[in-house]
Order: sequence, then structure tokens, then C-alpha cells
Amino acid sequence: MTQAPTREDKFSFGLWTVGWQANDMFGSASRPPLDAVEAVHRLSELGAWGITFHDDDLIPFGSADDERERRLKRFRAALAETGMVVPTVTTNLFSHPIFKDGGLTSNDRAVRRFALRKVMRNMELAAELGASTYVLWGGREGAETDAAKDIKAAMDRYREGIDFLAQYVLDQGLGLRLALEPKPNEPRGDILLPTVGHALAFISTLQNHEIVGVNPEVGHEQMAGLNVVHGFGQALWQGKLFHVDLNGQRGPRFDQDLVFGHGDVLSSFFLVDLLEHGGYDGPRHFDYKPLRTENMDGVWESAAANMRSYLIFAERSRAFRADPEVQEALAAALVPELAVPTLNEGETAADLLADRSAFEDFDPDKAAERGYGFVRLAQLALDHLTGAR
Ligand code: ASC
Ligand code: MN
Ligand code: MN
Ligand code: MN
Repeated sequence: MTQAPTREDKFSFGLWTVGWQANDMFGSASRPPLDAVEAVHRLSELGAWGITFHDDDLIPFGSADDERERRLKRFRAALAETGMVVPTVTTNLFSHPIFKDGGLTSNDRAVRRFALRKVMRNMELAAELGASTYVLWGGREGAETDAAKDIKAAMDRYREGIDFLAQYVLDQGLGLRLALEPKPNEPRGDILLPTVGHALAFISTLQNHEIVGVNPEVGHEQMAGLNVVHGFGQALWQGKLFHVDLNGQRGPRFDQDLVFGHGDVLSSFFLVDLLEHGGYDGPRHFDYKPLRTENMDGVWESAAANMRSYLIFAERSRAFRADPEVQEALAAALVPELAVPTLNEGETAADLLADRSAFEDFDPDKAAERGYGFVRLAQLALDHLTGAR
């Protein structure tokens, strides 16, 4: 029933996902380091299409130029051998202690200037490797105490930094679009641009807003208690869903980065339905962490599981939509009617005021008697999702 993943599915993985050695707050690494070249080969064999990375995933922070070149050469060769692409690249502005108060919004101006240079350098590499999206996750942009940060100044510096980087992309012809990734907290107590909504509002204030969008992560929205389908949906509606980070999360708690589908199953189903049928054509990128309990066999098992989950949901979503009973239930629930504009073409306020059926002759109590039948729809979705239909 469910097909094996192919390149056409556009599945991509962060090098830091399968490469995570599972060192957490309470314990040391439970797995050996993973060579980037092996990651490219193994992911390719599993049917993935792309690989993404933070600068430091590929080239350890502080590497000398010849070491950097040596690593890049091996990586490029692995890409050429496998046909794997690098659709997206991002910067690590969170691991080194220099970024403990942030990169683009650190109180220390010298740190902000260093952060800009780190991003610019890696953007050039991204363009050279053929990437079209540059993700910026500001994990350290934030604070633990409100005494520490002048929020208006921080937003000024955030805007200055993003606008400057976007201008650099335009001036250098790097062909990248920037995608900001929201997260409410962790590692900082509170992170700036905590949700998709905050990020979209921020982007609207940018000079270079045309080439800046969002990269929402399933679990990050859920950490904030938000509806992922609504968040991704609004970003898509605004033409700002430049990229996605798919994974799993169980409600508001620490960032679990579970395999996609291993968190909120229903929400994952409706998210895939949105991506597959809502006009998103970017990478299906997984940003997850293989459980610390797993050895390397389990790592590859978990990588395959992400893609399998996605393909299952995609297939179930097609079955849901094709079911005549679902179509009838959708019509009965007036779902298609929401696509009809509320006003007639060219209708003015005077016209609406003159329409007695809209108000004077409208019987709200009578109209309120209608049931929408949403429960029936929800159950049909669950039936399809579970294979009961
Ligand atoms: C990213 C990104 C995240 C973080 C996290 C680092 O680039 O999308 O969610 O870094 O994966 O562990
Ligand atoms: Mn996460
Ligand atoms: Mn992410
Ligand atoms: Mn992550």
C-alpha cells in the first residue's frame, strides 16, 4: 500500500538529526560520531533526496582553512556519487559559548558582528552547493530574565541583522530565500520570535520582506500549545511557508524532536493533507532526534520511519478526499461554502444594508438550529487514518 520513498517525494534530513550523538542535559553521548559522507550515503539509500546542515555540523567550529577544504571536498564527492542535493543550509549560532546571550541580538555588539560574519560565510557556501533556502533558528536570541534585555532594542537589532543578511544575498546574487524558524523557549528561557505569528508580524516590518519567510517546526508550535495546521496554513496563505521542519511532540514540554507521526498523529495527518493539497512544493524536511535509547541501527530505522509516516499520511489523505461519503459530509458541513466570498461581486455597504434577508428578515434563532456535522467529519478522518475505512 505505502510506497517506498523516492527522490520525487523531496525528503530531506538535517545532518544534525541522524548525526545526533544523544548527549542530553543529564547524560553523555550514547552513540559514536557519524561521518557526513556516511550520512549522505545512508540517507540516499533510504530514498531521501536532500541533506541539510549547520556550518559546524560539517566543519567543526574553528577549523583551519585546509581542514575546511578537506571536509568540503569529501562532502561534495558524496553528493556527486549519490545525487543527493543540499536544498537548505543554516548556521549554528547557539553551541559555542560566545553565543550564550544570542547571535544577532546579543547585548555584546562584537558578538553580533561576529555572528553576521559567520552567517555570511556560510551563505556563500550554501549558494555554492546549490541551496535555495537559508534557515535562521535563533535558539539563543532571548533571555531568562526580563531585566537582561531591552526587547525593543533587541527587535531593532534582529531586524537590522536579518535585513542586512537579506541585502547581502541580493547584492551577491546568492539566490537564497531566508526562512526564520520560531521556537518559544529552550535553550533560552524565552526566545524572541516565539511562534509563527510573531515571525510573520516581524517579517512584515523588514525592508527585504519579499525574500524572508518562515520555517515552522511541528514540535515548536506545539510547545507553545498552538495548532500546527493553523500556523503552517496561515504561513502558506501569506506566501511565507518557505520551508518546513517535520517532527513529533507531545504537548507543551521540552523539545522532544520525535519522529514525524510519533507525536500528535491526527495533527500530523492534517498537516500532510495541507502540504500535499495546499500548494506547498518545498522540501519535506525532517528535524528530529533519534531516541537516545537507539544504536546506529535504530538511527537508520528512525530516519526511514519519518518518511514512512509522511507517505502513510499522504496516502490516507488521498483516500479521505476520494471517499464519496467524505465529500458528501464536507458538503453537508458547508466546508466548500467558506470559499465563497461573503459579499457579492462589487457589493457596497449600501447594497448590504439594502439586503433585508441579511438582517431584518434573517432569523438568527432559526439559523442557529443547524448542526454542522463536524464530528462526523472528524470520525471519517480518524477512520481513514487508522485504516478502518
Ligand atoms: C536548527 C533547527 C532547529 C535547531 C535544532 C538544533 O537549525 O531547525 O530546530 O537547529 O535542531 O538542535
Ligand atoms: Mn525541535
Ligand atoms: Mn528545527
Ligand atoms: Mn530541532
